[in-house]
Amino acid sequence: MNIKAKQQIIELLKNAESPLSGEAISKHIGVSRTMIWKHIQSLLAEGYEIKAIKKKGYVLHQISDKLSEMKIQTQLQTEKYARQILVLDSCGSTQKVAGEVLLNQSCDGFLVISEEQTDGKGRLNRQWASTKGKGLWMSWIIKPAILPHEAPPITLVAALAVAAAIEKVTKVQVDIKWPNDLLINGKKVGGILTELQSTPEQIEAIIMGIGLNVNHTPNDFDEELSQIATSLAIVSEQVIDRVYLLAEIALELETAIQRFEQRGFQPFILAWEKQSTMIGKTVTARTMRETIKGTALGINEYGALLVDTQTGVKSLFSGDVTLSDKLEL
Ligand code: BTX
Repeated sequence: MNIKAKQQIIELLKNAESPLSGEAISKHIGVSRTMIWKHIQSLLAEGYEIKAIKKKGYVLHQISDKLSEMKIQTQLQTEKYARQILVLDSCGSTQKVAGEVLLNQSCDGFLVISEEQTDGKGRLNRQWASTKGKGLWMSWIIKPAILPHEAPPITLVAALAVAAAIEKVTKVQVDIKWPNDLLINGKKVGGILTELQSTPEQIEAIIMGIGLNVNHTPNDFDEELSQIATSLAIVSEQVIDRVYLLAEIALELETAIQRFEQRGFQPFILAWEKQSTMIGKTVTARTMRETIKGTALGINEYGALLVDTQTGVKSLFSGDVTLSDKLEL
């Protein structure tokens, strides 16, 4: 459906001082009255509260907070990212949907976003709580021009980009916990799940899942999660415009990943180390093979965390790391 026409209808209704008839709207934007009716039905489905007053016309009661392609497209400043987009009301996991999209078409920067996930995934098949209408639950299809062995630090690059967008929108400082968590005041506000589709020679695509708790109130988390999770609305004490935040994330992500493709991870190391309060602290790291304790020294150009242990400096390529005196997040 014509996004521009729908935007024009919303603008007209927003600025109207009295109800606007279908005929008046149709004259203004130059489409038929039948089309206006269809556009209004589509806007209603997107959650806009538009009332039809008999013999007078349409009135806009409330701008919806629901995500829609139209709203997202209006705010985007990117070249490619989110220019192709699938907005869902509900799904199991956007990662899975993005995998299916990838089978049919292959486009760099394609975004799948859902109001709710009924089976959201974290790493190692953990669950990711994805409450309806409260967060940004999204998967990006990324096709970087890099070799498979160069891919791992892309999660860290994305974390930096998302942190920058959050800081711009909320003015609240974000702490990145290696490798994929976004924390505020020691609680988890978001996570990143990177899945690689690749042959040994070539990356077919990266499906980058990003989950962000945005407008949750404390009651939106169950008892267990409320100990370890928070939302941007809770920490910034304001309701966040999810579409604005999404548009900023899209821009930061596109810029950062382009830079990563051109110059590798090296230019991000210092910024990453500055953004992570873990550096210099005593940490406990659990990998598939072992649990180690030591001081987090920094990260290297492959995105590995360097930990100074009693038996020397170890490079961690995957695993879960916690500050030794903190709750497991
Ligand atoms: P992770 O494995 O690092 O974190 C998962 C852990 O985080 C869970 O075991 C739980 O303790 C905690 N947790 C679960 N839900 C939340 C939440 N909403 N807020 C804070 N903590 C939580 C992190 O994995 C990667 C998450 C990626 C999620 C996105 S959402 C869009 C995409 N689709 C999908 O299925 N996953 C990704």
